[in-house]
Amino acid sequence: MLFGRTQKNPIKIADKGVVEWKYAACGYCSTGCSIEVGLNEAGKPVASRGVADADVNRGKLCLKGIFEHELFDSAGRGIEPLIRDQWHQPWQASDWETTLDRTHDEIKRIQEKYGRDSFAIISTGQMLTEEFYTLGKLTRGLIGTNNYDGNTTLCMASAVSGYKRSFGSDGPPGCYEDFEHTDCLFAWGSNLPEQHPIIYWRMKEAQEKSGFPLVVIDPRVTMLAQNAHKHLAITPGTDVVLMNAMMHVIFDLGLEDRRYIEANTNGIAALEAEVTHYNPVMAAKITGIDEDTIRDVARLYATADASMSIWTMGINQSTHGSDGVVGINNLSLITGNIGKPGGTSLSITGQCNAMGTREWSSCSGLPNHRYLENADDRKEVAKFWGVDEEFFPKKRGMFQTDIYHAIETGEIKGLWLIATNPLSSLPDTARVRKAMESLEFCVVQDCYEDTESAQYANVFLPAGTWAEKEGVMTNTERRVNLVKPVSAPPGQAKPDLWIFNQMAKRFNKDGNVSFPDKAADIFLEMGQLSKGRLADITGMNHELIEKSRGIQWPYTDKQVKNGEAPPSGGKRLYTKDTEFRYADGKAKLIPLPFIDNNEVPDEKFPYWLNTGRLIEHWHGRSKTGKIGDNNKYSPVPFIEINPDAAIELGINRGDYVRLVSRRSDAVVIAMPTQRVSKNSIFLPFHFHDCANRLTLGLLDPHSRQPAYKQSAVRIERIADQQAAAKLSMEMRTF
Ligand SMILES: Nc1nc2c(c(=O)[nH]1)N[C@H]1C(S)=C(S)[C@@H](COP(=O)(O)OP(=O)(O)OC[C@H]3O[C@@H](n4cnc5c(=O)[nH]c(N)nc54)[C@H](O)[C@@H]3O)O[C@H]1N2
Ligand SMILES: Nc1nc2c(c(=O)[nH]1)N[C@H]1C(S)=C(S)[C@@H](COP(=O)(O)OP(=O)(O)OC[C@H]3O[C@@H](n4cnc5c(=O)[nH]c(N)nc54)[C@H](O)[C@@H]3O)O[C@H]1N2
Ligand code: SF4
Ligand SMILES: [Mo]
Repeated sequence: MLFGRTQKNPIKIADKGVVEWKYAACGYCSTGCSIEVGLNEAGKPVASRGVADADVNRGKLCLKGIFEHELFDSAGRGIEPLIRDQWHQPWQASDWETTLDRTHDEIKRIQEKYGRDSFAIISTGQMLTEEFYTLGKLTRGLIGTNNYDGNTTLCMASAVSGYKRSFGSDGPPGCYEDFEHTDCLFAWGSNLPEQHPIIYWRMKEAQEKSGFPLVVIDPRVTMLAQNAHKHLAITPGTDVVLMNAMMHVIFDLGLEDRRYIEANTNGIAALEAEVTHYNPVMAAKITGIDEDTIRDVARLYATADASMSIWTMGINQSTHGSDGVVGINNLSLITGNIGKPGGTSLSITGQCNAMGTREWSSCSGLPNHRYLENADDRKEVAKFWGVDEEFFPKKRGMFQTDIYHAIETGEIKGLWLIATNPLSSLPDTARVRKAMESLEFCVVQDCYEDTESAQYANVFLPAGTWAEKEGVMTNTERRVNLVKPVSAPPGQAKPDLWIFNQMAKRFNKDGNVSFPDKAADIFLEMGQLSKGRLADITGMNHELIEKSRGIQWPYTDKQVKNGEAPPSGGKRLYTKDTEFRYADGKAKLIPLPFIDNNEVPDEKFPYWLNTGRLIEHWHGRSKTGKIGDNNKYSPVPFIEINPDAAIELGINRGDYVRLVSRRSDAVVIAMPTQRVSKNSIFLPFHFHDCANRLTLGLLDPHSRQPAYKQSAVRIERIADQQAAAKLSMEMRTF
């Protein structure tokens, strides 16, 4: 194919020899793009392209999706089960029977010796929903530990907790189409162009048509902030104060929607009383945003016909994470901006299937937003699965972050890690390392065998990933989409579903509980459990989902009978026809007193350390670190540092510097840029043994999510640059 200059040096697009395209939903972020993977004549995946008639991405893909087919034969994949007695011994190649038996026997041994809850299971937001559901059934119904959680505690826990507190249930009420109807958009701590590039593109297309104002609240000049009408470079960790001050102004000017408040909410008096303490003058001192700007944005938000808020980790990863979400919901509720086109409070999710785990994994309770605390829920699920209802605990167990603290104190002795890598992703690596060393038994189930956490395992179970498996995932806007197998897992690696089913056989000796093999059948079983619930999926099946390129829940069998086509699946929650999920159908307005409990810069550690992401990389780079086209953009750890700060410290562009926090240190390259203020630095957390050596990660009291974005560090110039380069190279395993 020829483009542009046909006469001279024409640009040629290499013909990859694709003979067949296979359908999948992208396995990286929660945007939920539909992808087709191209196979050549030998059946090898050689290309990826966006699906044109998929409503989410309309033919587009970002930098990660476009190279996703390169995952299948990337370096470091686990290809055989591995075993060893002690974590510090060399691995021995093994087989599935031996490793699964050993895992079963160790779980039993530890539970018999120390109690059922002394063995913990930590899962992820990156498997398929049928896998989550099966793991939940195995854990809650057969293994019976209550210390079962997911890495979503590091990610979406504050959003979940905030939605539950405000609306009585988890479940984001909005959708991407809301960008097309909104008259005003607030983005709180969300860097959409890099972390959700295709949602950004949808937002931008809508904005170019209607011209709605965009307000970005972020301490850093992100790519999204560059595009904003107003950028509020807030003092880290103080968003709740800004929210309270905005409500103060709204009530002061009488801009609230009294009719909506009376009809749909409880708690207005206490909220009004609390926000009287947050006038814009005092809020300006705490947030660093001047009082007139606070008044302006409050008026802008409250007077627009439809106002929308989105947020991501700048809000969730804070000691006020859950309160920040409730604050955003409060703003929506007092102005009647919920459940209407363009008026919503939409949490932008993180991992590809963080929503699926929230709905179906039973991590924090039982399937489809059921609670262990609720006797009817326990009874219903026990009967459906064929297990004794008394086997279920009566309240939820520990969150992931608390599980690690319980490993430190010796309360937890064994651990099964599934598709998560805490040694790279939990705060304060030195503490995590010590905890991992103290375990009596650890099993790691991952598609890569070279992860940091696998160093501490006694058993390694090699898993398939993404389109080596079949099943569904739910995206940010509650859209359930299908992944179909494009390639087989490498070597002896197996889909996670197969691994759970094999493990279930070992715990399910009398065969009382059924564990179907096929994802499509499991999906139908889940459908039965969803009937009449908020996340009702009774109208869906795998075939229809693929045909529709994803369907938003709820989509019920009643809608199918009425002849409503899938796009009429649940665009929005809490519309005029649906009530909030508290018993009286009303939402709660909750006062949010602010207590400043962060680690803040001081004389010894004078810089804010802000950690986050880059477009080309995914978390600990177990995937993108191996894909040359992604890795080449940023192969080494670096910080963004303000040029004035660099001059004061005698640091040049490209110099190695040493960052020191109260926990530990890390060596990185300095990249001066005006994106960050003079007293703060930004450090992407993708690199091996780096950002989380430094972070403190204080926990939110409601969600137990760590404050990854607020720690204090000092920056040291390194005299011997060659030695620093060598050290930095040595610290890079890949
Ligand atoms: N390329 C890529 N995309 C991803 C991921 C990835 O690893 N790589 N991961 C996915 C996952 S799991 C997640 S959770 C999302 C995360 O998506 P985002 O949350 O958008 O990404 P982050 O870079 O973690 O943080 C967002 C912003 O929060 C800001 N921030 C820091 N402190 C504060 C504060 O106190 N207040 C406010 N208002 N803002 C603050 C930071 O400056 C940063 O710009 O991305 C998803 N998409
Ligand atoms: N400093 C700092 N730390 C952070 C954050 C931050 O902003 N700053 N963000 C936090 C957030 S939001 C998140 S979500 C976490 C992410 O933290 P982690 O969950 O630890 O991150 P990943 O590197 O994505 O780990 C996923 C693991 O699962 C494996 N995997 C992928 N697909 C599959 C599969 O299908 N099956 C199996 N069995 N394995 C698979 C991958 O190889 C990888 O090892 O990090 C958190 N940590
Ligand atoms: S925006 Fe997210 S879902 Fe879409 S291609 Fe990129 S990583 Fe995949
Ligand atoms: Mo996340």
